[in-house]
Amino acid sequence: MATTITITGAGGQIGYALLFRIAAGAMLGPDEKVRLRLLEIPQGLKSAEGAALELQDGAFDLLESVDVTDDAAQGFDGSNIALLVGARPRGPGMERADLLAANAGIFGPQGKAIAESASSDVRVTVVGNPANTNALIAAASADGVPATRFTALTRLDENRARAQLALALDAPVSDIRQVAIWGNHSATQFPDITHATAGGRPVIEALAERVGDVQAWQEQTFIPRVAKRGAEIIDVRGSSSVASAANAAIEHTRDWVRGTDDWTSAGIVSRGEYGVPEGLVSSFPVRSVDGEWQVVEGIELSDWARGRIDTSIRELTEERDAVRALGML
Ligand code: NAX
Repeated sequence: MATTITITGAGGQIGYALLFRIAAGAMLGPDEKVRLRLLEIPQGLKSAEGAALELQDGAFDLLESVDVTDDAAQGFDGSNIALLVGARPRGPGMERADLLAANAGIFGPQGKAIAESASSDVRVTVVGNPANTNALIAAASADGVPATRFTALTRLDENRARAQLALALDAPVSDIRQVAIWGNHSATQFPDITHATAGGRPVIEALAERVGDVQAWQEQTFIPRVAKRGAEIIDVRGSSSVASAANAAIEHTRDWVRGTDDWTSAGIVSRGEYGVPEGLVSSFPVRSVDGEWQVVEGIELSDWARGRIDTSIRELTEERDAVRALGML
């Protein structure tokens, strides 16, 4: 048996960075065959077809088939894993409401198509921005599919946070554990290091020796750096994050399927945990157990942390309300 993986926006940048790693086994391991479905809009078909030709030329042992289509029913047919990457970017002069509406027009129908044609075990990860609200719309449109099957990618934010801590502490990134991303995949997100460890030692304690006032460092250096890293990459590279985003999507899916021992972060549909209104797609510290994301329970939040999380949740609530006001939810 092979796993069927649908990638929307497969003709785009992140799609190109995803396809070859998935075909090489980076997501599901060296023993799992994969069937790739590349779903595009008509303008993106040529690029996806080109990628499909190159996938052939890769002669990957694990790659059973590649199909390119602009038909959602076909694209999601039998899909076990769906990476929703294609989205409408913000154009010049576009208001936030226009952006939300344009994306609701994509993720609503895709959610519906997933409900109608994907496999009953489908797992969906939304990468395309605004990722959290797009995931909420897709979940709400997918009648009969449990909301737990819809997630938004915040693993890139977690990876960025871990990398910044590793740099600040001059420690290997593999030593940095239990960093949590809360809230929206946006500038309001809260990268939380309260319970993070570096080589088993509390990060806060280790940081105090290096940066002095850890609270000030978090507020003035660390949080803005992580939350605005996407803009920094655009500034330096001249184009948005691609390979790091693809890597995060692969790690998120791998952990969802295979499980984790430790914490990680994912945008999932809230069941009211930590006061996040039920139904919003928010990032939480999570573990993956038996193929399901579970919110890490019992984390103590300071007033400062609570305030940060509330700000991001307010933004998510506003995004949801704006989509509702447009009659698209
Ligand atoms: P590209 O513009 O290179 O590719 C997007 C592709 O999606 C295009 O080929 C386009 O034809 C296709 N597309 C558009 N609408 C579609 C639809 N309805 N169905 C199928 N395909 C469709 O963008 P890329 O750099 O690949 O980024 C993709 C998305 O990821 C963007 O929304 C971007 O903002 C988002 N990101 C999310 C990140 C995250 O951590 N959650 C980080 C990276 C990135 O910014």
